[in-house]
Amino acid sequence: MMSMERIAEALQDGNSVEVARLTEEALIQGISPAVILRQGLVAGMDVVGEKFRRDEFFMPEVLVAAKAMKAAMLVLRPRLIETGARSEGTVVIGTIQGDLHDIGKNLVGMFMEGAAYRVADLGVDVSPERFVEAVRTLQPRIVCLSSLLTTTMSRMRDVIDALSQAGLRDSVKVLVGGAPVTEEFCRDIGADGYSPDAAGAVEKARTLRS
Ligand code: B1M
Repeated sequence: MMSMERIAEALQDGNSVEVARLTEEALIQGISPAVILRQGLVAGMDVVGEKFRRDEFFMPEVLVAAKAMKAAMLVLRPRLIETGARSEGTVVIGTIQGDLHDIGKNLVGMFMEGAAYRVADLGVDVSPERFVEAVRTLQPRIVCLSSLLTTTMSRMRDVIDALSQAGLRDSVKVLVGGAPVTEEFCRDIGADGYSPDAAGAVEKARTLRS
């Protein structure tokens, strides 16, 4: 059985072709997509983040690792997502303004799709106005906000305020997440729920009814 460390190491090397190949091989060996994701890909990305923090890695290394993660996620995606006609409703998701990180946000989107939600992904660097417009036109049950930067995480509050000003706050539940986000921060800004990870976001969505 393939060790997940091989995937984590190939990811740290930024070897997209190898990471995608190993991911495919692990799936063929019957290793669950969730294990590959958590113990291989996310674990590898955590090491990249740690090395970046210690100045052992610089931006180019982080970028190639992120590219390798995306290549693996293309392979995992069909296995994480169940197809089916049933829909739990629409989820609008995006990374808040000023923030370009999208790997975690994409994972949350995939898990939501896997749980039979229709996902409208607004991308990264999304302004409060764009969130408001999407809620107005798509009438989602849930909005998921992602933030990876402490410098811009307060923009989550701006989205919630903008929804209130547009008279839409009561029509939708707002879930927040991302590395610097906490339960306490969630309560402070008046969001409806927080999840530390993508699978938890689905659980949280199920417990909320708008
Ligand atoms: Co940046 N970066 N980065 N980065 N980056 C971090 C976040 C950082 C912690 C690295 C570090 O210093 N150790 C640090 C932030 C420090 C802080 O604010 N406290 C940082 C910094 C400083 C920066 C720049 C400012 C660097 C610079 O320019 N000097 C810059 C900012 C650019 C910008 O956004 N304006 C920058 C740029 C980049 C890259 C472009 C190079 C690249 C992003 C590529 C991309 O996303 N397409 C990048 C990367 C890859 C990282 C690290 C290494 C990895 C992030 C990641 O993808 N993790 C990261 C260090 C780290 O986190 N270990 C770092 C894997 C992903 C699966 O986890 O996104 O946390 P995560 O998502 C999780 C949960 O958080 C949660 O579920 C996911 C999985 O279960 N979750 C949600 C996420 N969103 C959710 C939404 C929900 C629920 C759960 O809604 C309900």
